[in-house]
Amino acid sequence: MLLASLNPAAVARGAEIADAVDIDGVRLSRSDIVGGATSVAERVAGAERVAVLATPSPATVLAITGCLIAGVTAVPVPADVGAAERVHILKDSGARAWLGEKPDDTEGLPHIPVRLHARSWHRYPEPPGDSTALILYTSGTTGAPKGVPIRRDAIAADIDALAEAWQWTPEDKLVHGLPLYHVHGLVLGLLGSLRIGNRFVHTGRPTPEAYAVAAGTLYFGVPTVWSRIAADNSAAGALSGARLLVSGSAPLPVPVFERLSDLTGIRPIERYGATETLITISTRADGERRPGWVGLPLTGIETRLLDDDGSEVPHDGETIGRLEVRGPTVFDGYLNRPDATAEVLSPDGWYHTGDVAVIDADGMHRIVGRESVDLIKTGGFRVGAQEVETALLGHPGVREAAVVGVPDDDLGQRIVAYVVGDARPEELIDFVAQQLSAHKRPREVRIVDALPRNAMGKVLKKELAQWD
Ligand code: MLC
Ligand code: AMP
Repeated sequence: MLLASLNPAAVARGAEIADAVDIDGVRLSRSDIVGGATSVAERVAGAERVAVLATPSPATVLAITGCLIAGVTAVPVPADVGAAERVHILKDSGARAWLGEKPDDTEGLPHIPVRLHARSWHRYPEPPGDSTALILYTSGTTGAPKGVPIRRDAIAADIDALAEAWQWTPEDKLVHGLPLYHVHGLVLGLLGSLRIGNRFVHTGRPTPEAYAVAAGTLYFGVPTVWSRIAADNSAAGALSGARLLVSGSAPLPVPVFERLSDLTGIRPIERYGATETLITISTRADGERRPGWVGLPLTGIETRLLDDDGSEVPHDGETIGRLEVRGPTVFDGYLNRPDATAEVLSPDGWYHTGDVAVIDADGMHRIVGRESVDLIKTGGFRVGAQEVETALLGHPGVREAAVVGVPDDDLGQRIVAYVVGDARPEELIDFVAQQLSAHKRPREVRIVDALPRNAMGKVLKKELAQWD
């Protein structure tokens, strides 16, 4: 059973905990979740796909859990989604209804609210392992975000492999405040907890103060979260009783690793993954935690490093290659996008990550960077430069636009847009936030007379990223 801790027979026999999930100030016991989510399942059973506006709330927990019980694919939509992105996700995914929180605009689809106090004890058979649990939307270097169908058996394999690497057990209390529409917060944080059976606290936002008072044993964060905690002595000190502090979704800077270790007495665990593959590489609770390195492949995962000719490069800790991964957690292809799938997935199952890395003689992996400047990681969110450029070009005051990620102490990379036109920067930032998700908005817009281009007319992004 995917959500093993919610086995109705075991819960009825007394495998109950009063605070299985604590979210938005509401505590849900295991039987609240089984009864409430099964009631949701009864209302959506038979639907193929439903969209869930994934705010961090009890409604979202019951909506997604209900879909998983009924075998209905859930399409989590970013809580801060804008108009163009919402239309794209609904159209591309073929979602037939909204379940849970109501969006500003339902785009003509029916809305099914979640009734927090409704209960059902109907028993559903476990859906097949190869069926699609979730479709998560993620950005690429070009075009609109792509749907990544995530299989139930991939989720189960990933959580089990992480449980082994991190010695994650029902005795843990997991804390995070990350979004519930990406792998990190949703698949690992929420579904991981419901599979393993540990207590789960969602802090709403991932602030140092909220992490400090949550008294967890296991904390998840993106590097921006850890860097803010490392700058807050008292919050960091409050985490010193935890068992593991886990960082992922973007590179954890070595100074943040070291400062966090000094303040908490705990060397963080770093792990690496992607929406398409779930988490594939991690340092281990019982192994070496080396700053700047993301660890060893999880059980069942193979990795390889290729040079430009497709030959494997030596594992000497120095030779850089393109990282590919293979295993039971890797997806089968993008929704409706065989062309994009063929670019990243080989017929024998290797996923081309787009990251460049080195591997040392012990099998430790270090991510060195990305192949494309057009894929930006900001605060742990993956944002395609072209997606933001297209949004900007939809504004009447913009004639040309080029978007780059520039290094940022807080966000890792900060989105900066160079625009030729006559709009005000603030107006353009708000315009993007309203069209896409707010986290995709440029933090800065610089109005320029012309963009640097090569003889072919292509914008020189590497040069732009260095303009200051
Ligand atoms: C500010 N806001 C605006 C705005 N300016 N909204 C609209 N228009 C504007 N012009 C609002 C925001 O919506 C938000 O509202 C608030 O101001 C603060 O927003 P922010 O400035 O964007 O937040 P910030 O503090 O910068 O966020 C940092 C962060 C966030 C770390 C909290 O980046 C984050 O949650 N990152 C997690 C990303 C993640 O989970 N990635 C995992 C991908 S899976 P409000 O109301 O929201 O406060 C993956 C696989 C793997 O990568 O390996 O894990
Ligand atoms: P996403 O699809 O949002 O999951 O983004 C996946 C990408 O995040 C990967 O291809 C990497 O570029 C990046 N990433 C995730 N974890 C790490 C990490 N620990 N170190 C460096 N990059 C990471």
